[in-house]
Amino acid sequence: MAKTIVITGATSGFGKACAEYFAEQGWLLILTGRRIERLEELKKQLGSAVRQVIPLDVRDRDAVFSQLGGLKDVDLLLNNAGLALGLEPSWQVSPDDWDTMIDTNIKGLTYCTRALLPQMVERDSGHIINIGSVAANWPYPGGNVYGSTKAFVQQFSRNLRADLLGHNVRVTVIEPGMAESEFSKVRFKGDDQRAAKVYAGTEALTPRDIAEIVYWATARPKHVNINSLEVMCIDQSWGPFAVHRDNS
Ligand code: NDP
Ligand code: 8X3
Repeated sequence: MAKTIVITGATSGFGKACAEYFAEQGWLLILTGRRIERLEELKKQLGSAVRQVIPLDVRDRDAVFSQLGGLKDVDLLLNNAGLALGLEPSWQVSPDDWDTMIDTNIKGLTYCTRALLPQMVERDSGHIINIGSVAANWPYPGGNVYGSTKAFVQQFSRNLRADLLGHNVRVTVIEPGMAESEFSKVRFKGDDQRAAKVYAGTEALTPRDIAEIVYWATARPKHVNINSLEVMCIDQSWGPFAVHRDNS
């Protein structure tokens, strides 16, 4: 029997690439996101692989529980919906942007997990894959709340595993570095030129790269749990410690 994946944020980037890749592998898809027209386009594109499209804002707790809570036979929840807003230092950033990142990347992810986990525990089978970020592990200027939300995702993933010991439900966090999607366009609020500069002259990760990794993690034998996997493109690495030298 074909397996079913629920993807949050299927309308773009990693989520869309996962929809396409999992369809190629014979999975059934339940696709969610706020942009209904894009969900409908995907439904047309992927045909019978699409079990359902569900217009959904993951920040809306009641909607998440009513729309996802009743789903049955979900083998994999891909908690992918998320965003970064801005790169300003923490004393200049908009508190509204912080709220949006916390509400989406943290609270939305917990709602989706809580809504779908009971049917996995009941069936004693399932997998939750959370999309974290290298920003969870490595601080950078302007990463303030975004990186912290992804640190939450990492620790939440580990704590889920602790809760789930004794159940055949796997939990994985995948932590990508720079990948070209709509991520930077969203971060810079529609400034395409600034977004393009992030990837200029590099061969960044692609959404397809991430889709292949997500699939690989879930295609391991069911006794193998990939706890976490950090991935960067070859053109990205770490910098030296920053030292301020004009402090006299
Ligand atoms: P995109 O901007 O291309 O895609 C983001 C997706 O999230 C969209 O489908 C969007 O759908 C959805 N989304 C955003 N807010 C909400 C919401 N409130 N409710 C439901 N869906 C929402 O970016 P990526 O594909 O790159 O990002 C996917 C994930 O990967 C994010 O969690 C991001 O933090 C993470 N990530 C990205 C990296 C990168 O460099 N690109 C690196 C590391 C991690 P819609 O607007 O239709 O609701
Ligand atoms: C996205 C990667 O480096 O912009 O999570 O934070 S980064």
